[in-house]
Amino acid sequence: MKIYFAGSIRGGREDKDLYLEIINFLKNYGEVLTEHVGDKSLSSYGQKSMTDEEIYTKDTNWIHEADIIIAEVSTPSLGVGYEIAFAESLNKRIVLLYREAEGKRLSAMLKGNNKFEIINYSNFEELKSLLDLKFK
Ligand code: 6IA
Repeated sequence: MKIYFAGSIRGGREDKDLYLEIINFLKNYGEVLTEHVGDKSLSSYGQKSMTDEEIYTKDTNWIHEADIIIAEVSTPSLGVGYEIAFAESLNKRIVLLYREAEGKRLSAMLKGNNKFEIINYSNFEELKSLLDLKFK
């Protein structure tokens, strides 16, 4: 299974450590195409050696190639939202991971789309068991 993992970059890197843990855990189920999303040295400026056009082309090609898109959507990100809609237009399976927090709600544009499989969780331990239930 080829997994496209999406997580915020320029939207904010507050959850980057969590992304890395999720990516490492997802390797139990298949090949993760997008390991850079968990790169701790990658700041919200979000650019190392690639131009934005190169990033866009590479990522949209990977979404074409992926069997499943798994997006961590707790930190709102325009790029992640775009990737989800792009993947939906290609009829990909889409799983969204949302960490519940007081005073925050997931966008209705995601929550209201019944094609998306949404996993609500409160910590990484819980997320691991919910992912196991889904994929094992
Ligand atoms: O709007 P955002 O930057 O938060 O969008 C985040 C999403 O866009 C992620 O799920 C990524 O798949 C994609 N994305 C954004 N910036 C990059 C990027 N920057 N590289 C690859 N995908 C990106 C440079 C990374 C560097 C290691 C070469």
